Amino acid sequence: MSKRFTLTAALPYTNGPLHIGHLAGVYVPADIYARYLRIQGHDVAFICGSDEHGVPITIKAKKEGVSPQDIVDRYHKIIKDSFNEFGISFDNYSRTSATIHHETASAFFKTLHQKGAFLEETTDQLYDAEAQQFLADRFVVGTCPKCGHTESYGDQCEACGTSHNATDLIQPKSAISGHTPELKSTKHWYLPLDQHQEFLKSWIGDEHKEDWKPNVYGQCMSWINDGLRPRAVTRDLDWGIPVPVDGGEGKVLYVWFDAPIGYISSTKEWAKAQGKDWAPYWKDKETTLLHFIGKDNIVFHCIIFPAMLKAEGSYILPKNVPANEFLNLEGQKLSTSKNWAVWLPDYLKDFPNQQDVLRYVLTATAPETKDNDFTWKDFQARNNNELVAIYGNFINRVLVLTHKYYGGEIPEATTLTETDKAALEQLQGTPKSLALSLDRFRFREASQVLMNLARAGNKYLADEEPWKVIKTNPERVQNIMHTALQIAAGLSVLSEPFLPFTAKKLQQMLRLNEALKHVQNPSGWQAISKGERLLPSGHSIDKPSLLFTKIEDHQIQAQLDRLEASKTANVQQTTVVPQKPNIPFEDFSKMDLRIGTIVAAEKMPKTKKLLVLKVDIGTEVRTIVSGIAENYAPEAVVGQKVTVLCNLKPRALRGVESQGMILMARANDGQLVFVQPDEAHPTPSGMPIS
Ligand code: B3M
Ligand code: ZN
Repeated sequence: MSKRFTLTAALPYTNGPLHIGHLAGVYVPADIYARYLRIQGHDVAFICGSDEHGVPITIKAKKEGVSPQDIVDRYHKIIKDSFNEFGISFDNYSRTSATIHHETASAFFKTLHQKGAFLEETTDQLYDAEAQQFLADRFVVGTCPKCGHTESYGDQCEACGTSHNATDLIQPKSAISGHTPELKSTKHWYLPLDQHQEFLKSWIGDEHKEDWKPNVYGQCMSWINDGLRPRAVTRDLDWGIPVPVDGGEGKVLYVWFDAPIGYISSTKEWAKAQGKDWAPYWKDKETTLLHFIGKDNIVFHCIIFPAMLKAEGSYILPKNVPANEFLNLEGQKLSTSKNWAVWLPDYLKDFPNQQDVLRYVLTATAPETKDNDFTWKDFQARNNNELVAIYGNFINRVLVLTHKYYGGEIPEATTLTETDKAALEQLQGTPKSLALSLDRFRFREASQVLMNLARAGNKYLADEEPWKVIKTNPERVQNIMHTALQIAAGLSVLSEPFLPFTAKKLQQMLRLNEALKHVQNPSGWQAISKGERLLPSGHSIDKPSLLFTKIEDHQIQAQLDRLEASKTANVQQTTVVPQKPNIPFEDFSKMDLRIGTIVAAEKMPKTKKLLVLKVDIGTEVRTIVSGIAENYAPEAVVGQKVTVLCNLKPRALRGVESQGMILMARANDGQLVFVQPDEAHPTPSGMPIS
């Protein structure tokens, strides 16, 4: 029976492109689920959009000297394109700067306000006097009161996941100026979560103990048992949705108040375009509402948003919130600021048309029950050993042989052996096995059920050896090929949620649409589970082309090299040492710094690092021993202009007296480089630096 589903996927912040962690944690599983439901004929609204408010966006805009609108316009497009390119099949992708969202969120706030669902309180909040700004959320960093992490944000600690108020932080510091904030009084609207505590406790604790994932259930219960407190849902900021009630001037809705309402506005936008009514998708008790998110969003989707929906009164609550853990990359936490990530636009440049490979690998290694690691070697192995060697190889052999023996026509099955029947039974049982995994949000397991069908097909062919049997028993080969072709067609249908591009290509090669006109059941998926054959005898298929290609070592090495370069750049960044204490000018003027020219260089025997340089400092040629041999060959430095500290007390290095020091800096790529005068303005040796 067809049922109605509203699926939401976390609205990504529009302050950067998407990376593999986003895909693995939220969007690929959500998309698999949406496609899986649609294939079975359910009524699905798969909803998402850009989250365009919030402090990180304003911080980024400030840093770049542009407006927040510029930032969100830029990334909304980039993110939306990535979703399209990776086949994430949203029914609607909206944005929270859209008018329909501003209207919906404002109306929602007003309704709660009228119902008396908020507390209004004037309290002391953190204020940066220099920036003349109240500090909340990511504008303030301090020690987490719960776990002691020293870089917790004002609204949430990334180390322990706790969500708190900015004033809870120990030793808070402004992220704008670095100063310790002062307290200043201001009025805000609070959602009294404490008043919803009992309801949440029974709704989650009793109703969802069994069906929610243990990680989600456990986190929720621990917050509830710790005791919930009122949370401010407004902010003193100028970027966001204006607070639509008296006294709200100059204030906006907290981003986490408006963003989940974005799911509703995006549904409205979609329904309007389709000429449908949006309300049943959010208000009909028969609708199943599911939120796909990452684990850092659990509190907002399981506690705060449900409390808002409940307080409003006319909405349904989520049936499940299948949150994932985090994906790491080569053993380290993904990090935007450290550029430790695989960005989707970069991936597509390096692996064009290989979206399904990434989708498959991220599903097969999804961080479902614990954090998991993505490695490029594993990516290569799963592509080469599974997609190419099993799935691709099976399909290619079946299709090539069908053309070779039967000119591309499906042969008739005359007498099927027990082996043939067993192979067809495995195919028939696969939709049920997939459903068993997918209905419990076990996408990893489901991806292996699918691969096992390809594996079985590949083994069947290898065992039956039609290429040998053809010489002695052509009738037997007809039966083998007929069976193998049904498995190939089954794969083309059952792969669709996981590998949509491959499935489509394979379905076209098999001319499946044509073939499905002959099946009795409403869809290929159902026909398979009823044991119907998808490809009738006599049906013609197209010429095959390869579904997957091998990924070479050098491609993987290039990715590892790029990550290594980020690492080096990060080491440099993090070794930026704090400024030393001030010195009087006299101390500086004690140093005799001059421009010099290297006139000769040779390696110090038996050392790796040292070069013995002859440096012309205008008045004389000095011998200087410098630790740059790993960065420069002797012949490369001769003729270079350098900065020399001439009056450093001479000292002997490996028996050679060094009469000064050359100034060096470390570049982003880790190279030591000379501090040199501007080439455009030649400077003579001996010129003092002051
Ligand atoms: N933008 C947080 C995130 O990207 C947030 C999700 C909103 S869902 C309503 O992690
Ligand atoms: Zn913490």
